[in-house]
Amino acid sequence: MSSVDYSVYLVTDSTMVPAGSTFLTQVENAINAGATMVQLREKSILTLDFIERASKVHEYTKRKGIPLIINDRVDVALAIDAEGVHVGQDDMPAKMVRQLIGPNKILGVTCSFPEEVEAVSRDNVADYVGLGTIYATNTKKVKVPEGCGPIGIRKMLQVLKRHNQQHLSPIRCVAIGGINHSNVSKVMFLCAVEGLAIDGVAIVSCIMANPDAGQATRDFASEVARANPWKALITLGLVSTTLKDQIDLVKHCKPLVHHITNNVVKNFSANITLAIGASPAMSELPDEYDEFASVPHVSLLLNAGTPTPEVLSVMKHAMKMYNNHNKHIVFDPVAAGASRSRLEASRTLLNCGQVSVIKGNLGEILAIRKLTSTYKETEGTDVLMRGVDSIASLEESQIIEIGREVSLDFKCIVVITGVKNYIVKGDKVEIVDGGHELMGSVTGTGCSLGSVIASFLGTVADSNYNIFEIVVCAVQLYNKSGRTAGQMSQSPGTFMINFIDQLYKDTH
Ligand code: 3NM
Repeated sequence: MSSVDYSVYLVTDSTMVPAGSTFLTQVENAINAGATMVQLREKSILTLDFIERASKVHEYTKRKGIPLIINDRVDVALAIDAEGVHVGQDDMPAKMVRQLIGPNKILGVTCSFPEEVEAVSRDNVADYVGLGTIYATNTKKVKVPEGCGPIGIRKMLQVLKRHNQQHLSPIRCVAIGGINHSNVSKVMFLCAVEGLAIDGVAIVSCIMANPDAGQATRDFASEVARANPWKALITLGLVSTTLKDQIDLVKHCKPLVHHITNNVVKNFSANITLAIGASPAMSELPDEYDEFASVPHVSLLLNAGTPTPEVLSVMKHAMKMYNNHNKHIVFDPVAAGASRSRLEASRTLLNCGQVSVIKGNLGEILAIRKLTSTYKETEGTDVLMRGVDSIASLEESQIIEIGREVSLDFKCIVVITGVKNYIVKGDKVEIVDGGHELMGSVTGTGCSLGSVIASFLGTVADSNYNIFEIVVCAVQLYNKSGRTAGQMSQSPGTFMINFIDQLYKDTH
């Protein structure tokens, strides 16, 4: 069964066929336009009608040489000699289905949690798993209405990866739930761990409810096949950079740095951004984000410092816009470990889009690490997070490994700030000396490093540049100016002024 193409997996629903079309027309058009497999899913239909419908759809799929899978009804699958059966967690157990359908048919199982993937892996009778719900959907009543996002899918992929490493025939996988033309490229890109990615996506409404199911399928298939532009954006380009280059570029491009940041640091962050020659905007007006994101030199800084439900939804919208325009996003998960709700806010944001940089202190990055697919509850990170002293006792190699894990899962650069700053992308690490102790006495001196990183990234107009080096330069500038300002200052107030002045002097 390894030759089965799971990439565009149409799951049918006869309740959403648009006026002017019929169920069979929708399905036939989708099959002819490039659906790579079909699951017939009928929840309230007479058996005879189900069999008639299945036989008809089977004619279409056989003509195209793609498999037809029957949802839940083993009897219908056997009656029409369909290529396979798909069952959910509340349906007939997979082992029983396998006994009934024999070894050669395709068997799929829906899984919503890693434990369910564990069970499928132990049973070892399924050919593929449907992983979901990834995003909210109106098509089915599901266990986790808001969806588990790519973060949840990656946790399940880790379980599957262990199975696939130990068995000759891998269990394949698709993501399902709320997937459509606008998010599928992101889903394909983000639902991957080292060594395993989803094989495709299962979709219902974006094809079945579309007045032109054929065109919708063609467009969808090309989105699935399209390389995600984010990959190019975060790939480290060959053009090397220096701090002097970056300072000149900021002066030349005057990038717009769109901050959605916390109430405490807005003024300070805007002043830091201005001091280095970039242009701050502190907008929480979603309607203008599409326009902002289309400016050639622009970046987005998301700072979760004083989160409210309203601001989170504004941030989600901003992420979509800046992702659509392939512009860099810097994410600062302020106090992500302070409460469960804060961590959930970070989960929501990181599930919704792609960020270029996650910047935080060690406590914050340790919290974000809980969202990675490789994190295990038993590792004792909670103990590490309890106090600054215990965090301080982490070895440098452990800090770097934590950065590496977060960076790999979120496909981004991780900046861990502190007495030393660690900039990590996969196996790449750079260590930059910290600033001055007076920085700890002025609010915003952590947050506005994000402004400087975002200012530098705002200059990047193409993917030739090595954005890792650009981020390193930003961290170097910030801390160097901080040290100089600190040496000239006796107290926090004067330090604050001296720091802004020093950043100005070091960049003009
Ligand atoms: N199963 P749409 S979600 C059939 O999570 C199905 O198990 C799901 O529909 C699961 O593509 C779902 O219209 C419906 O969002 C997906």
